Amino acid sequence: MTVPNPIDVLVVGAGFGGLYALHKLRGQGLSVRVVEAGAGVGGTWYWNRYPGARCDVESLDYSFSFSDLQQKWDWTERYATQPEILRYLEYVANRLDLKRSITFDTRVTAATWDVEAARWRVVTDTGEAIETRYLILATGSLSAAKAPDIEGAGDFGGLALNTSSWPPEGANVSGLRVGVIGTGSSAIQAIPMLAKQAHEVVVFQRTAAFTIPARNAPLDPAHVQAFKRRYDEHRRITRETRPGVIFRSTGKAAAELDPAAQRAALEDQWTKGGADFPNTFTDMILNDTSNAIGAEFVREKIREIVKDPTTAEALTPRGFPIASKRLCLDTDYYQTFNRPNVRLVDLQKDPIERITPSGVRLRGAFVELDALVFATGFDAMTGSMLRIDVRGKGGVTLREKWAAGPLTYLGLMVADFPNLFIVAGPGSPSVLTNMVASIEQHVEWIAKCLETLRSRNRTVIEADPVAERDWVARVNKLAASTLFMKGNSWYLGANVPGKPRVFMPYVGGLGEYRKICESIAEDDYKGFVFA
Ligand code: NA7
Repeated sequence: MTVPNPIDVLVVGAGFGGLYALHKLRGQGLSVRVVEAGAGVGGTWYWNRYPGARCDVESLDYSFSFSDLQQKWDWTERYATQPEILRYLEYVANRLDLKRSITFDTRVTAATWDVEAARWRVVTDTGEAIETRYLILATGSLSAAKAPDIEGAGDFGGLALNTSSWPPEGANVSGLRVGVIGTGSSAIQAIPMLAKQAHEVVVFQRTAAFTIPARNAPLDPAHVQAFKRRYDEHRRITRETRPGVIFRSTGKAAAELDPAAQRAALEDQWTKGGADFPNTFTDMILNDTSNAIGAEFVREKIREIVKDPTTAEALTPRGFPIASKRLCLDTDYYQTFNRPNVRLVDLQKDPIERITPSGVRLRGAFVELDALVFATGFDAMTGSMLRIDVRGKGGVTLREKWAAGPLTYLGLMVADFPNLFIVAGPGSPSVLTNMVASIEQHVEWIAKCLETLRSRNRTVIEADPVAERDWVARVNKLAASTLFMKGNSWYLGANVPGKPRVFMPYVGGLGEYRKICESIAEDDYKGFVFA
């Protein structure tokens, strides 16, 4: 393959965002290249191969809506497993002939804006220099693993594993004593699977999480065929919704329902399973009382399921609103603690002092282990971008610019960083929505923007600092009106020591956000400067 250098567009990352950007922009006649750190496509879904890894958005929604892909591909489960999503993205890449434009096993390490040439000068860890007119960071929201901030984390002498970089060939934990640090979504999915294989699983929990049964099940092929007949209509509706999916809700605030009706609605959500639980009442993430009703319902379920009262109590989340930290979906998580080979260590009572070559030393005990799984999360939303040395106008680095929290206009561009686009980054609805729906909206907006530049004979676009300031203020103001501010979540950067506490996603929802982006484009790209 001959690749021109300079190129029109360099995309960083070959997950959902990067693949669609490549397809869409190549279709517009631009020379596009993708650089990807993994050895294959998939992004988040390439790396997160831990047992039990599964999407928490239903497969029929968590998939591309463009082209005829949705008619050709057959999902087999309500919530797709990581291997199935990876097979799907492989299929997409092959069908759209994308791989010829992707350089794998290569990490972008630096990108510097050259004002004279009006181009980005990009450097990779293989020593390659690429000049590109436009740079698109499709680096993912949950792709930069957080370094485990525990003393001796690197000292463990047994089988050390991280959920976010699980060995592709798998890890055999049969007969092993396995420790798991963390009880976020990754751990909650992995623990029931590990418990079936391991001799013993010891779960080290710092904060109990709220989790709802996924009620995953095989998809009935007849249902899928019927769904496909009205797929376009379904997509049209979901694009206008807040979360980018059609959700179950009573459509009422909790106070509009009597206690029996509230209970029946929550019971219905629990029985049907899935991520709609916080939508049961329209005000569950806005009103403390409404939220407390939902939270107490889950606490009761934990007490019902978990047989040992001390373990049940330790597993009961308290001190933050339900869904203020990302709600988890599980398959038999609480039930797993009834197994004789699983036990919970409550780090609130007995904190970790350090990790040693043979296990975990707590303040009051030592836990000997053969394998240790770190499920300690990500430097979410900004980490993957800040690991690249991005330098804009006047040499200002993105790290400096975002020292007090990420600043973007619409989550799409950053003032002083011309021709740099972000896919589903901070300031956009992204992680609060069906990511694929958000990604499609972003890529399509960027594609139209580049088309407009070309039609106007312009080559440079930049966010205006005032528009950026106003957008950030709007994002913050909206978030401040919700209960999201009350949880120490990765949405707020609260999980990474030293990270500024700023609520990063736009809470207004995908439908509203789409309208805003479209009206700005129609209003002659108000808040953007063309050069
Ligand atoms: P999360 O949700 O950030 O969970 C990380 C977990 O690791 C969480 O329980 C943390 O406890 C725990 N943790 C982190 N650092 C430590 C230390 N030092 N000691 C003990 N425990 C620790 O990451 P996931 O990978 O599970 O999920 C990320 C997203 O992926 C998820 O939200 C879905 O969107 C998919 P803490 O709560 O900080 O006390």
